[in-house]
Amino acid sequence: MPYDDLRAWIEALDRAGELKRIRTEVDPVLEITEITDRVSKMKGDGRSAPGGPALLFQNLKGHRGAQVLINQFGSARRMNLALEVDKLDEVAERIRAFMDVKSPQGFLDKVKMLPMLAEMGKFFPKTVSSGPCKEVIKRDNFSLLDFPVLQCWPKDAGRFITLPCVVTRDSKTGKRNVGMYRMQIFDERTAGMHWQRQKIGAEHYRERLRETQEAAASKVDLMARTSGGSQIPTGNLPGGKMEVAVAIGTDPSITFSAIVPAPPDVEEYLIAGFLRQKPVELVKCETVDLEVPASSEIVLEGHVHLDELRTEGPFGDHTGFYSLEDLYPVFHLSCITHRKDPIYSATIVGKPPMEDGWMGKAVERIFLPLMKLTIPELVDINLPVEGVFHNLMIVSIRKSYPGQARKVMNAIWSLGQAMFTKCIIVVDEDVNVQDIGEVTLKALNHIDPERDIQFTLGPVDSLDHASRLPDYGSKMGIDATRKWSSEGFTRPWPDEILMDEKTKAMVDKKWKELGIE
Ligand SMILES: Cc1cc2nc3c(=O)[nH]c(=O)nc-3n(C[C@H](O)[C@H](O)[C@H](O)COP(=O)(O)O)c2cc1C
Ligand SMILES: [Mn+2]
Repeated sequence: MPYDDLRAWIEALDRAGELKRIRTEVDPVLEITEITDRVSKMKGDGRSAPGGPALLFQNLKGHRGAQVLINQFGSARRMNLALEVDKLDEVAERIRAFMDVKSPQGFLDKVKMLPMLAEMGKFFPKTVSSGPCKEVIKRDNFSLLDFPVLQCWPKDAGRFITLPCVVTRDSKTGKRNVGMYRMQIFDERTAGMHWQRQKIGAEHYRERLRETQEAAASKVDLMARTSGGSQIPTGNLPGGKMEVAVAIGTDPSITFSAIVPAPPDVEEYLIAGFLRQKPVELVKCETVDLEVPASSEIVLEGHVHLDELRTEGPFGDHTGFYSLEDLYPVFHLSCITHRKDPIYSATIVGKPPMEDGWMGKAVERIFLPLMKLTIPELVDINLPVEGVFHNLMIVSIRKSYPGQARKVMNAIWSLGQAMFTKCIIVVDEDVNVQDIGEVTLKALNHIDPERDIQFTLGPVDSLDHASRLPDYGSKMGIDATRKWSSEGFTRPWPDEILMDEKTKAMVDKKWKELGIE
């Protein structure tokens, strides 16, 4: 049964022995990070898996009665629990089954498709008249400072909302988007809106800018000026606003859907519905024309002004380094609604492994079948957590024509958010990409670096601090597949050392007798 809300999820975590309630007083400033960081990095002792428990802090300095949930996704087991599967491959399998639909040949085939269509009907969100998130409605006398928002790291510019589901609407098509973009609290009623310029929230913002630019016939280059636009002047801009709603403390399928790098037109509420196999219930906001999950713990409603950018950051980021300050739009709060005694949910990012690493691994597993749609030769992929997702992707392929490894690199660099991948290593299908030792052995043995490395230029992650320019830089692909004569490699290729089966069986039989173990 899907979790109805964050509280049902917390109960499930508790039942599974995956939750620790903490009653000792802790400070949301730095202290929660230090505790959670240590828990994230727990190695497991053979009985327990790596990544310590989810934490529910119940005694917060300066916020009497408040509670903070953190590390809810912070282990392989919890990620499975969140998506209600034993293995993430089950989600991938469900996606594969949906994509496997062949056009029906006759009436009987059509009838057979009905259950699938009925199941699809369950995924679409449903708007309801009210919900728990409306228990308390504050149209005035509200403040962002009321919540126990964390300051994560010592050099952070302030307190940041780290697990917000940011809802926007494309003003042209009316389509909604939910993305997770951190928000720096500036004061009681304003916060930074850190949607990076390649993300959908930023595109919705640009769409509004295009409209107002047309209306005002302004000559300012607004397109360039979405976010992270440090060099762009902020004066002389037409006014106008864009509506934004932010849900904090949603059921895990919704929270997870907000980080999924889905195609722009696939709404996250639909993804959440697919994951939980039950529609997400939505309610209308009070002051903006947007819908939020009815069971959210906290909802922030407001606007981003089109003529305003403000310095955001620095922020201790998931790269293990601080992301530098830059200009981003500002969210102005117009209303807060929340449940009674809302549970504030948060995460911290920093040096891996951390909670987001497990979320990223889930994305990796779930997206493999989707990647195979455009890259059918793909066998497996691995994004090691230390590669912080955009720095390193190892892929194995079934190679059937010359130059295919380079074709695969280019395909990855043009595939949604995989475009940010700084280094791609392509190996043959006999290499287990999940085994870094095996990848190191085979990939490095198989390359002639000058011949096998491919450089290209293009968009890079906004968090890349080494690229020649913000958001723009080079990428590298390593073709570590076995080279063929049709690729100009004419030397003989050695066999891999493997013992024959007969000898292995013989030694198996004698093993005990040898007395070594
Ligand atoms: C904990 C966490 C924090 C994130 N913070 C940001 C952020 O501040 N800005 C951003 O652009 N992306 C951030 N992301 C990544 C986006 O959520 C992700 O790219 C998502 O797919 C964006 O959704 P969209 O494609 O609908 O824009 C974060 C991801 C996680 C897991
Ligand atoms: Mn999206």
